[in-house]
Amino acid sequence: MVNTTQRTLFLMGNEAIGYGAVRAGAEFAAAYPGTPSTEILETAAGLEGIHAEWCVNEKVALETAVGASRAGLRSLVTMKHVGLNVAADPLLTLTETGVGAGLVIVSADDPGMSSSQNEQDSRHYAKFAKIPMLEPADSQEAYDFVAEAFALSEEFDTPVLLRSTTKLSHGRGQVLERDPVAFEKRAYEKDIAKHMMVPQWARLRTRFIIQRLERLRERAEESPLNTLEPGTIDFGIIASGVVYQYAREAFPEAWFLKLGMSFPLPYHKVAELYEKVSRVAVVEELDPFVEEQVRMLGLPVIGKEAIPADGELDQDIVFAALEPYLTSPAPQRRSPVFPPAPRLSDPKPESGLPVRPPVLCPGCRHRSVFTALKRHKLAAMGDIGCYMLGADPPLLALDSSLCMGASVGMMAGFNEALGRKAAVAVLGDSTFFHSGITPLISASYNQAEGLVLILDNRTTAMTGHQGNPGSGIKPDMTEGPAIDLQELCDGLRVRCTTVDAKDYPALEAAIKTEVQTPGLGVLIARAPCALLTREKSGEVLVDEGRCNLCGLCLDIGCPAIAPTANAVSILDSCTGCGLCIEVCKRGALSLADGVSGGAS
Ligand SMILES: Cc1ncc(C[n+]2csc(CCOP(=O)(O)OP(=O)(O)O)c2C)c(N)n1
Repeated sequence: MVNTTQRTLFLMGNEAIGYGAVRAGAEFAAAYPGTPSTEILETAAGLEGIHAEWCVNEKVALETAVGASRAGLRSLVTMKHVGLNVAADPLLTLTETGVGAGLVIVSADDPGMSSSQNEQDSRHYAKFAKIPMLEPADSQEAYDFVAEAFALSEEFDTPVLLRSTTKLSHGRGQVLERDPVAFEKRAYEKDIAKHMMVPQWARLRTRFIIQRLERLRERAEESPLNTLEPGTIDFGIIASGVVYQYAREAFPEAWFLKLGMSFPLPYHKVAELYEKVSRVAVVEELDPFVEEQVRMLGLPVIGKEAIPADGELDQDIVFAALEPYLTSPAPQRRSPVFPPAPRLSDPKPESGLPVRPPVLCPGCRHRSVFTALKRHKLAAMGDIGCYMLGADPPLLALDSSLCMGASVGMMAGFNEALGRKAAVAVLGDSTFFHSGITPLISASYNQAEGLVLILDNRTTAMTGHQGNPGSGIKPDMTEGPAIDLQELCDGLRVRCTTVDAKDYPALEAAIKTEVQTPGLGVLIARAPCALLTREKSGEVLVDEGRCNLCGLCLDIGCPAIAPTANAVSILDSCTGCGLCIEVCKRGALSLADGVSGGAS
């Protein structure tokens, strides 16, 4: 039955992607502008039902969308091709964690460099990240493929790349509006093994993505996006994206393998084309991406020796390039050699040694942050540094880590999706300088809700205590000018408080206040790394009569406390930081000089 409410629109490819995203149920879109991608977000911003925001760069846009996707919204991220380089760090780990609700990344390539500093082929990122690549060939496909991309993203738990090129992005074509897509909404679920990419979990997820790629290849074989179109001459062309149109117009009688899903390549569909014709050409803009894979199958192919490897193509260029081959002698027919599925490494044999997982050091003053965070039912978007250990038992106080600086954007996207301060960001001082400041600026600009906790231990501890702009310390250990984090945040006009992380009650109170205050806030929890100061504040004593082994002090995850038959015992590695004394409700712990816990 014809739906009379459906309109026929005349849209630029970029507009079609924006409309297609809304039709696909996307409710969140983030981008950094760049020709030829810019109009996608501008279009989305003018449509109902989707929140659209400019972020300060493509990395932040992707991370913010990851937060929104985890919180349950189908999310779109758009950028120009060079932006994908900026977003590569989160992308290459996002492929491991997978998504929440569907997440689609549009990269608009610029062959011929109408307005770009280089000509790069985004398809390599699909291969690099082992994720699917869709390439629409006109505005209608641009509109339709967005929904396909979201469906693939959710079915295979993967980000999906959708590649446009200048002609598609800026060319106009008819788009028949289609009914909105029905899909099942997903609620956020904390899953540390899936979302915290520390080595023990990341190793498992690497196996997942290798297996996922094999399943995606099977899907590419069956996908209606990849079609074998019969011709009437002994000449076949493999093409994807807008160049398919040029090749079709230049050689209307040829056989075509049209690739709407160009990665992973459907090897068997390629072989099927070779059964129909004796000469095959790959027409592709920029790199011999498909051509190399066809050659890997052992099949003769006409590729970049004929089709220019730089610049934009058109029907005249394609015709002139391939016309001589129509009558050239057909190469000897060969059978394809399909690559075997990759093998996965064998699990390491048990060594028989006790397992000693890494833990936050005894006396690490930032353990207090996790202890305090656990009291509030908040999702904690973590980052990369020692504090990742806050995700391990018994703390289990972090939800995720993606790449350096990702915590703040993820928090902003998560909170935007849920419409409240449901998540906080936790990152270190060095990571803040590396790439935490940009998402903070983005969050402030976009009026995000959230609390950013900077665990300022005055060093880059995880990599061996290097200096950073906060300490001013240079590699030769001389001191240069230091940037004060509080002043920096004040300069950004973001609400910011510095607390002494050693002062547990003050820290807890500051977190509580911030969580209850609307808007964006930063809390700098300052305390130098325990391994740098090596200070021992005193000896912690245990009153065995009061200790009932309730486990509250063990829950802070300090390796200097161990349970014994009757009471906890304090080991030599204790620095006397006193956090265990703070959390003990029975006053069973005290410092030798007389400080005791919360029994009073
Ligand atoms: C892009 C990138 N560069 C470098 C690293 C290596 N690296 C891991 S954590 C870290 C810095 C951690 O410093 P900070 O955030 O201050 O936390 P700390 O370890 O001091 O607690 C670095 C440089 C990385 N993981 N990613």
